[in-house]
Amino acid sequence: MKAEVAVVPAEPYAFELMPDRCGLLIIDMQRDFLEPGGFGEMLGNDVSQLRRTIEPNRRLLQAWRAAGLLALHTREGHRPDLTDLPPAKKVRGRGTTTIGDEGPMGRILVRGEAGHDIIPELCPAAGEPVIDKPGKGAFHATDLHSILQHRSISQLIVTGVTTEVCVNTTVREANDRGYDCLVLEDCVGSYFPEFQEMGLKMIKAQGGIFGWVGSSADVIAAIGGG
Ligand code: C5J
Repeated sequence: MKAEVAVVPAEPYAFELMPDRCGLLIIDMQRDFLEPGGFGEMLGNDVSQLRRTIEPNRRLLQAWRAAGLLALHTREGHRPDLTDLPPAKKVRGRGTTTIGDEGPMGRILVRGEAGHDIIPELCPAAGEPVIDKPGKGAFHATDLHSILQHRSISQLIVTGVTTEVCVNTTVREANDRGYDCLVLEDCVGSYFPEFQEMGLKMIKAQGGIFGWVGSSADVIAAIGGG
């Protein structure tokens, strides 16, 4: 049976959304990255640049759930014994406080710690897969691809943080695995405005070399929400 298609305005051209074949993938909306007093802010970052994405994500997730569609969430983090933490990742940046150390919201990027949790505004609902990922990309060392394949998902709407790091890495991984990705400008964020701009430009450049860029309002309208 042919899947139903809804045309969503996007760049570099309209995205043909097939809601039953599409997963909403929300990347790393974790307390340590987004909340005042978290690890991100401790490093000197302006968390307001990420917090502006919370409300659009919340509205989108609400509409997505109301339409009965599949939402998935990711969290970047490591086992408490850090056996899945590459030594190179641990020392990168030469920080005095790094992954696994005690931070303002528990041990930094360690599963089970408060800072590793998804922010309450976007708390996963029962039945929504949560992908715990040790890398920047959501496909690396996870079962995300299997979960999507089992549900015949071939498209992803990608939101979350940060645009140039985990969002971009995941979109590139997804693209190489054959998924069509639509990234929503108002639902992705970077601590650095110039990386936000370039991170999105890189996705839609060259005829959509990694995917499409659109907005949450257009997706909500396409699925009959709003
Ligand atoms: C993410 C990071 N989620 N910036 N992590 O982008 O280290």
